[in-house]
Amino acid sequence: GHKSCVLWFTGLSGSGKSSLANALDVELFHQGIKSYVLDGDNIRHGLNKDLSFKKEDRKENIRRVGEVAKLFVDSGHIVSTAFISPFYEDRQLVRNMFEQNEFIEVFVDCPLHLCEKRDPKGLYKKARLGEISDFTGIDSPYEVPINPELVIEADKMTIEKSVQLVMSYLKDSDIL
Ligand code: GGZ
Repeated sequence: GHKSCVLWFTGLSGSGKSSLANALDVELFHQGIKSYVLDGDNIRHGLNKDLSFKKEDRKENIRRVGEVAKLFVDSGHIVSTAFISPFYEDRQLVRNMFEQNEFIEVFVDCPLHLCEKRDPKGLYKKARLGEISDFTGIDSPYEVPINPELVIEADKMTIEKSVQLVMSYLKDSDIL
């Protein structure tokens, strides 16, 4: 058996949070572990489609994601969340919803210039042109995690290697 927990991925847009969370999800599935991914695609387009990217709405986004993650943890899942979650205070709020060993903050660390170079959806370009506002890293802050359980240097390793690092962490902390 395994313990349930939340892997809280945080990082800039384009840092690779969702890709890593989804690759991890596949690995956990292969090992017969119940897992689920919450990300912008299934939350911001549904439950949270009333929310913008202003500071107060991001706070509410993160709070609701925390509550949903809690339901998955209660049902025995390993849940991975992939949201920028740029504010320290908001991440602390969700951390405090869980037991100490249930909340694993994973900082997906990728330099802004590389995220901006990747720009998979062309959003950085739009933000630079002023076509969208409150864009994280451009005209809205990203507060770097102070004491995350894990740091993934996304620009220095493959997704496979990153998945292995998270899996090792889960084994070392007796979750798997
Ligand atoms: C940041 C934005 C914005 C603004 C749209 N700022 O790369 P993506 O497209 O798929 O990921 C980004 C996603 C961020 O939503 P989150 O729910 O993760 O943000 S937060 O945790 O801060 O609430 C990006 C897209 O939404 N997007 N406008 N202004 N990202």
